[in-house]
Amino acid sequence: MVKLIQHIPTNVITGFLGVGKTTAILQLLKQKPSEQTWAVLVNEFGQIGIDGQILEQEGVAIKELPGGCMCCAAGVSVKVGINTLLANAHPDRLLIEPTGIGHPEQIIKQLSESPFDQTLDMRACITLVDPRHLDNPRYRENEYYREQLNIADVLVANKVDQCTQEDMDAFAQLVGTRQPRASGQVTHGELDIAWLDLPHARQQENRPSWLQATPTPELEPDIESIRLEAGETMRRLENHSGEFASCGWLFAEQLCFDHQKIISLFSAMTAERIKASLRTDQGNYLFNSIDGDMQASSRETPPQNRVEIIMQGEPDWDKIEDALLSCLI
Ligand SMILES: Nc1nc2c(ncn2[C@@H]2O[C@H](COP(=O)(O)OP(=O)(O)OP(=O)(O)O)[C@@H](O)[C@H]2O)c(=O)[nH]1
Ligand SMILES: [Mg+2]
Repeated sequence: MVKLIQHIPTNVITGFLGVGKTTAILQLLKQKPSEQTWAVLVNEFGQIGIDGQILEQEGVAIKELPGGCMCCAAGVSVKVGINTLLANAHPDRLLIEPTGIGHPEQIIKQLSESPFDQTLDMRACITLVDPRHLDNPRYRENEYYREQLNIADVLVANKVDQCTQEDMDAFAQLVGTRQPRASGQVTHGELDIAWLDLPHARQQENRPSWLQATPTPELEPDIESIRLEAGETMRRLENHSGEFASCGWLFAEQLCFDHQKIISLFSAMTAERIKASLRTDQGNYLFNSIDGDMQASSRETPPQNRVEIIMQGEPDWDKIEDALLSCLI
């Protein structure tokens, strides 16, 4: 019998690099009704995905789409990625985290059109903002950032623990101007699960008639997550788009890094974003840095020894690689 996949409630959770999208998805997963299966599609700018590892847990199907904005990447990999995820997991809900430097408007448009209009039911797009950035021209004038604000059905201030009263006043003003369906002020991505079922603006105005059932998309080959070949100790993959460049390194599992040296290296680096999941002499750690704000959190699950760095301009990746290698024990 053909199993039908149709009208899967789908939300895009967007926001700029490091604003807290993955943290928010983790919080939503904690609130997931236990009888439901959810799927998460994580799209990263870098070639070496890290968020997928962070989100991995029981009852949740994860698919990573690394290597740049999913609307600009080859459409076929997006189609294959989503179809495979749906066909394998039969989820009750799909959450999508696009890269913070991508085009969410275009992504939502693609997902609202054929062939996805038959399988996905686009619900509210939730945009996270860090109120500390609202007055910063570097953000205000950024095309990705502006698009994220434009498509918000729900506008949420995250990291309010780091904000001043002026930052929060600026957020209140933004909400007043934009008039989203809902808004909130949270820390650590503590989103209200009820926001997920608010409608997406575009669809409410022009709701398609997709009442007929459609067959499950054919199961196409899975997108392999990047792995080292036997005997390989390191692989480096770069990506470049517009003003942003990224470089990711995958190191062999048995390699171990000096925790203190890694902290010093990442803290001294001027990068848009640094993410690393590493085995260190002090245990398995996730390192997270945005605008020089470094956080290191220990993890039980074995890391895959990955580093992903996003910078502006044309960084000297060889030099950074030497510095990373000098942190090996
Ligand atoms: N102080 C503080 N830190 C937070 C909060 N929310 C998230 N973070 C931290 O911010 C960092 C980035 O969070 P992520 O959830 O990875 O952000 P993201 O938007 O998914 O990042 P990208 O996928 O790289 O764009 C992590 O170190 C989080 O622990 C918050 O409310 N307050
Ligand atoms: Mg993320």
